[in-house]
Amino acid sequence: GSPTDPEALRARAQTALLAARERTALLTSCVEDPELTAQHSPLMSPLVWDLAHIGNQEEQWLLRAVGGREALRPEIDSLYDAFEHPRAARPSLPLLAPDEARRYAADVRGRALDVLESAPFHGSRLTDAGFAFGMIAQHEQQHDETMLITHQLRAGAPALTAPDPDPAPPFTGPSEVLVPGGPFMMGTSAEPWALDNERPAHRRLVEPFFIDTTPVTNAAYQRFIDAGGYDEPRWWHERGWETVRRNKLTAPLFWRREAGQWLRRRFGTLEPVPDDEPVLHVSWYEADAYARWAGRRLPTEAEWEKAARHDPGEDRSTRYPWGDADPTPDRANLGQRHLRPAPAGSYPQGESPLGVRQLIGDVWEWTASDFLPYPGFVAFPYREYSEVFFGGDYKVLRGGAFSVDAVACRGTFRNWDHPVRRQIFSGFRTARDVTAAETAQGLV
Ligand code: AVJ
Ligand code: FE
Repeated sequence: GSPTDPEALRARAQTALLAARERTALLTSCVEDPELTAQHSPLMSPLVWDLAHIGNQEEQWLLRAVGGREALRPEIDSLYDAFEHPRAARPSLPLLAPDEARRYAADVRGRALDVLESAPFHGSRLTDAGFAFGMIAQHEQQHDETMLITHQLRAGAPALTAPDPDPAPPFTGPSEVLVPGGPFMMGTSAEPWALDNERPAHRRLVEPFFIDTTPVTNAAYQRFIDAGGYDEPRWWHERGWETVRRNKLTAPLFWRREAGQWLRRRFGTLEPVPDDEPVLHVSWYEADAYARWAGRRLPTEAEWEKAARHDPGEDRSTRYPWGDADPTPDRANLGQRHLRPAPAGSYPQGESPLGVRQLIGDVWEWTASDFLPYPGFVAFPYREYSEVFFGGDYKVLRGGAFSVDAVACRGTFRNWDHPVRRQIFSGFRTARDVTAAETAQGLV
């Protein structure tokens, strides 16, 4: 059936919930229980908080809101309310112990699958089962990504393994691509599981611009470091320069220099920084400084989405760069299948009609844009998902990373974080305006 056919959507929801739980189980069983209750970084919750929070959100939305069921454990709601307790304070809360949290999440899941079987499953209204089950599968996968960040920050022996992406021949295509100017449809009103901030679809005018064909690589970023990028205030946003000075930053997070070589710690293993991989664990300030040093800039969110979704041949916006079909392993590096980005230039099958690569998967890409609502935005199903963040100190990231599942990644998907953050799986690509000379020569 079509992606909005009720029975097809019901089946998709079940598959997505099961896949999310498999990942959650792995991330919370590959270390001993004491590591689940420990705080590995003040930026993160203890893993056992994420586990019970996943169950609690599922209980609130699928059992109570959709299923009309009584609360199973109303007394724990406030413990797992992300707005009541900052992450740094969560380890000292009277949280469910690992075994209790597992039982609670499993109990909720059993009941949610009963609701899934019997609920009327029409996808039209955003508070209906047709949306809520997709939202909860995405929510769990988002926390699986959060837990992967905690694993990356954790000290000690490796707990997770995954095969590496296939090696790729050095990318020899053009370094940048011209995206013609003109209007395109940004956002979506059709995608059944698109979250509130991705809606509604609306026309957006974008001037012609050039965008990097691939994300910026470690080798390119090292040239910025070698050129003294971290010593030169002129490349940095004022608050970015402040954090460079205060924290004595000299490189992306998890990098260290030993015997003249850059090494990085990745999920408990120290390894040489690979030249051809997209740079990872940079803040918005670092991405912005690199772009300025390179004589370029970050793309706006609208530019990024036009590069990722606009099909100039058909003059319409597609779901993904390659068209409307769901992601597959030959198109994008998603879903923690690998625990690192693939080399820049990988996934030719995933390229956009204009030839831009790796827009989906590998690394989240910082954009120049603040997180703001689209015209016609309506908050659902709760204001705290997006609305309370609009206008705050947040920059938008696009495209997803190896760390996030396809269910929580689309051409329209919007992520956001504070511009100083770099524990997230963040990289970037750069863009530039068309020059007057190029316009005069009729190149665009
Ligand atoms: C969209 C990744 C910014 O983790 O804060 C999880 C996702 N919202 N639970 C976050 C989310 C509620 C959100 N981000
Ligand atoms: Fe959450």
